[in-house]
Order: sequence, then structure tokens, then C-alpha cells
Amino acid sequence: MRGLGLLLIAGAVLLAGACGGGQEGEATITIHYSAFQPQVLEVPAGQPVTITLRNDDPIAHEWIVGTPDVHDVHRVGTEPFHGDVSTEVTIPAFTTLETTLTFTEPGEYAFICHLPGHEAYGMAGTLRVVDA
Ligand SMILES: [Cu+2]
Repeated sequence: MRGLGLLLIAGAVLLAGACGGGQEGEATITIHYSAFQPQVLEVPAGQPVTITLRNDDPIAHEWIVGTPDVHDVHRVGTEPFHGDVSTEVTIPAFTTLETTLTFTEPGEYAFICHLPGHEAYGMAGTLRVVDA
């Protein structure tokens, strides 16, 4: 009987995890052939989310996420390297980085690589921030 009780508890924990979205607080975006995978990512609002950025390409890429005005700035920007801001990351070739950020406002935020030509090639995606 004792063993059965433990099994039931384990089952309840698993269910609770599934209801909450399972991997809340963490996500991975892979970059290959100058494309983000997945291109749409859903994260909870108001809590820290750690995003692992894995670049499988032999060239560097950027992962810049934000509102349209943020992207307007970066489209004409000349900053060669990003690293001090959690929403603006340069990922060198064959490198994996983590960035932790918290979005307080639910909504959709584009993430884009602003290296010359990359956005036009399709290097963009959407971060969907939803009420937790
Ligand atoms: Cu790129």
C-alpha cells in the first residue's frame, strides 16, 4: 500500500507540471542555416525565463527581441557585438549561450537577427508572452 501511495503522489506532480506548461521558465532556440527554430515561442509573463540560444552555423548570429522601435534602431545600427543586454545577444559560430529575461507585459515580441541581410532571408520569429 505504501508503494501505491508514492506512485499516486508522483502522478499528481506530473499532472501539475503539465497544467503549468511543463517547461515553464526555460526554452531553447536553435539556429541552423540562418533560421530560428522554433519560430514561435510562448513564455509566461512576469517571471524569469531562461532562453538557451544554440548556434549550429559557422557564422555568428544575433538574437534581438523587443518592440518594433527596438528593431527599428537595430536595423540601422552599426553595433558589431551585443552582450550587455539580456534582450540583445550575439551568438558566435558554433556557440551556445543563455540569456535570462522577464517580460512583464503580455503580447507578441519579434525576435530578429539584424546582421546584414539576415532578416530579409527570414531570420525572424515571435516571442508570445502570455499571462502565467
Ligand atoms: Cu543571423
